[in-house]
Amino acid sequence: MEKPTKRILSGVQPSGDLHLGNYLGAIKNFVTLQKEYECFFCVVDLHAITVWQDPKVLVNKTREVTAAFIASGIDPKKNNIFVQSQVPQHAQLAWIFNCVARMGWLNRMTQFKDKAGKNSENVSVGLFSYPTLMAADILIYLATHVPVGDDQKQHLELTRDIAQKFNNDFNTELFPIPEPLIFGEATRVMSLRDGSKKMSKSDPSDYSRIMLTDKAEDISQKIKKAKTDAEPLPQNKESIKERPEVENLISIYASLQDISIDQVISEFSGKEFSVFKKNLADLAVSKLEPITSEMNKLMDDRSYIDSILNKGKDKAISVAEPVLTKTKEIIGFLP
Ligand code: AQP
Repeated sequence: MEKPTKRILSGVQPSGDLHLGNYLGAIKNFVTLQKEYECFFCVVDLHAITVWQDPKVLVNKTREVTAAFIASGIDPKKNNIFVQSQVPQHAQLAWIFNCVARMGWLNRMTQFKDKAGKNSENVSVGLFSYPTLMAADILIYLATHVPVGDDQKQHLELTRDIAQKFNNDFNTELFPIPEPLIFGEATRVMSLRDGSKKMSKSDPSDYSRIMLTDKAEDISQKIKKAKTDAEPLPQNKESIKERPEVENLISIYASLQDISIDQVISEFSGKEFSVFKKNLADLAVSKLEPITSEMNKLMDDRSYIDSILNKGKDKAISVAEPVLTKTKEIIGFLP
């Protein structure tokens, strides 16, 4: 079997409205990486159902994430865009990895602890075993690199542990040990209401996040209301460490404008937040509005989106099936 050297897999859940964190932490980087890598971009609906999803909303959000990929600049002719549940090999390999991963490894996952909170007896088993499915998503394509936001770093380390253990247990070199690609000035975009919490689809407050479906006036309003403090903008990078909300807004500006945090500080240091927020709102609107309007156009053409996903599914299966067959042979399953 041919072993790729520069193959990417990454996924986005259709579990709500995509936000600026998904865009700056993941999708914007996908657009850059498509020039250099063979890419598999997946709408991970099996992950989405680890918490309750309304079926009618889920099917719509699955197409909407696809539209967001394309509207952000991912070329559907060059890259493979597909839906996770349409490629059954993911779930089959995930079961095998459930038998490779150790309970102790999964017990250490902070995302599960955050999401389950005090309700851990009542959340789904899928939420707990989510990282083994993520490992399968990546390794079924023998992907070598995985672009993600900083919040997924721990899950990716677990993927590496699973690949390593499988290879050791069965004395094989089938699975690569994939490298994370976490880059840009906004690898962890925080809530606009609380700088200690990441921006997230499931935050109950709409004012905590900017969504790719937001209108220009909503974006401006949310930035205007974003939490800051009474001081003006800082003089240097060191002094923002104690001011998480300020650091967050500066990082967002830097990432949207493709400049460094130092450059943003030198442009705005000493200025009032009202001035900075006005500039940030204008910048966010100018970058996001074209994406939103393209997404809306694409969402009106369902058959185009479905044709992209069908093509992506066929290609994904053609790569995933031989890897699954080889895995089964290594384990000792009958063909
Ligand atoms: N706040 C963030 N900052 C930077 N990157 C982020 N990502 C998510 N939130 C941020 C990155 O976006 C990609 C897709 O994420 P996902 O949709 O698969 O799941 P998630 O990380 O669980 O996203 P949410 O929005 O926070 O959903 P909920 O509220 O359901 O938990 C990933 O690469 C992720 O790192």
